[in-house]
Amino acid sequence: MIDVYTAATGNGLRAAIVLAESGLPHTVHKIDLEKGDQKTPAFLEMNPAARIPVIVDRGAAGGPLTLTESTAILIYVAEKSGKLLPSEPHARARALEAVANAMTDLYAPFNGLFNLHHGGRTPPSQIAQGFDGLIRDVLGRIDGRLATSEWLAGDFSIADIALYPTLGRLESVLKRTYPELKNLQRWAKAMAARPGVQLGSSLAGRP
Ligand SMILES: N[C@@H](CCC(=O)N[C@@H](CS)C(=O)NCC(=O)O)C(=O)O
Repeated sequence: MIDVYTAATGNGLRAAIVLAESGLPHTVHKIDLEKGDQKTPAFLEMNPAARIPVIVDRGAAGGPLTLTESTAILIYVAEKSGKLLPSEPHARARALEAVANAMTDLYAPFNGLFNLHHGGRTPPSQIAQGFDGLIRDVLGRIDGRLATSEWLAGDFSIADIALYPTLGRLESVLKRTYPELKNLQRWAKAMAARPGVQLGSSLAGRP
C-alpha cells in the first residue's frame, strides 16, 4: 500500500493521477496548503522542504521508502507497476525524453509565470511575454508530435501524465488557452476522459 500526500496543484495532480492510472493500491491524503498542513512536524519529517507531493511506500523493495519530487514519483510508480513506461529501450528513452520536456521546458516557464501572477499581481508585460513565448513554442512542438501520435510517446505513458496538469493549470489559473493547437486539444479531451485521470484528479481535490 502506498500513501500519497498531495493537493490539487500541478505537481500534486501528477502524483495522484499516476497512482490512479497504475492500479497500485494506494491511499490519498489531501494536504491543505492554505492551512499549512505541509508545515506540521509530521509532514516535515517526510519532506523537510514542506512541499507536496510525497509518497510513502511501506512495501517498497529493500524497505520502506519516502519519496518526494513529482518526476521521481512518476518514474517510481511506473517502474513498480510495470505500466506507463515502455520496456523497449528506445521507446523508454523517448518517453523519458518527453517527461523531461514537460517538466523542464514547459513546467519551468509555467511556474515562473504562475509565481509572477501569484497573489493577484500583474507582472511586467515584457517578462510575462517571454514566459508565454517559451510556453507557446513548447506546446507548438508537442502539437506537431501529436499530429501523428495518439499519445505523447507511443502508448499512453507517464509523459502524458507529466504534461496534462500543467496544461490544465495554464488554462484554469493563468487563463491561457490554445484553441489553435488542435492536436493538443484532441489529446487533452482524451486525457480528461480517462477514468484514472478523473479519479486521481478528484481524489487530489479537483472536482
Ligand atoms: N519539484 C517539486 C516541487 C513541489 C512543489 O513546488 N510543491 C508545491 C505545490 S505545487 C508546494 O507544496 N508548495 C508548498 C507551499 O505552497 O507552501 C516537485 O516536482 O514535486
